[in-house]
Amino acid sequence: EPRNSMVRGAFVVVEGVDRAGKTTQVQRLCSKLYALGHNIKTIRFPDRVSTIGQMIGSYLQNETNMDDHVVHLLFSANRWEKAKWIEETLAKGYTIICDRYYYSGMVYSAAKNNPALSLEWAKQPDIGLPKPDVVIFLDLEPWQAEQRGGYGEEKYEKRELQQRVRELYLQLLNAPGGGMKVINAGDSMDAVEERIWNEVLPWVEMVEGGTYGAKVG
Ligand code: ADP
Ligand code: FDM
Repeated sequence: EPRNSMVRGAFVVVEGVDRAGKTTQVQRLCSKLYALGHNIKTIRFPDRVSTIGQMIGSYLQNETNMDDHVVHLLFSANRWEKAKWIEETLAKGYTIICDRYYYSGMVYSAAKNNPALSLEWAKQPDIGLPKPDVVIFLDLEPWQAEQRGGYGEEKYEKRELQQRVRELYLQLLNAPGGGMKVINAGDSMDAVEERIWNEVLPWVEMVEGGTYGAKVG
């Protein structure tokens, strides 16, 4: 059980292209917050464990094919099936660090160049999900990401698509209410860790001190 009787925990999302360092930095952020006595849970999307998550996993591994709309809605459903857990966990006073959220949902679907899948369309099924208090966008150019390892076998691990994904993330940043903090993920791990810390810690302290959760609008 949480040590402090705080109002609720903070909901922190880390976004970015493949290999931007999300896994590394979520881990580091958690350890530091934990060491300071915060109650922390991590979560990642897609969560490949649930039935829906397994369908997403087999799609990403090219074992099954699906209409672009269908897989988009499954990614969203995969968040909705965790929405109650997120709200309850925050309410218990845990701060949640989440690796990818609906921003990934929007940009990867819109990056497919299917004219029926605009950013605007892609956002709709996620409206009403718990809203993050702070979103970190780890920005890395595709050529830098490629230096961290070649593309694997998964569906979206292709240069052109990764390029469009990054451009769409940058569009979201400029959109009203975008609200992501951009961090250059091409710097050293320690430098990125420090910048994330400086952005996130004030939010965690503020939210745990008593501000409240809106919905994705
Ligand atoms: P993601 O979860 O965004 O795909 P990872 O944290 O798994 O990214 O990192 C991808 C690879 O890049 C790993 O091999 C990791 O060690 C390395 N890496 C992560 N951050 C950096 C960094 N700032 N500089 C150089 N390499 C990094
Ligand atoms: N992805 C992830 C989406 O296309 N939509 C989503 O809603 C989410 C959460 O799934 F290519 C994509 C992003 C990535 C792939 O992600 C799997 P991980 O982080 O490699 O597991």
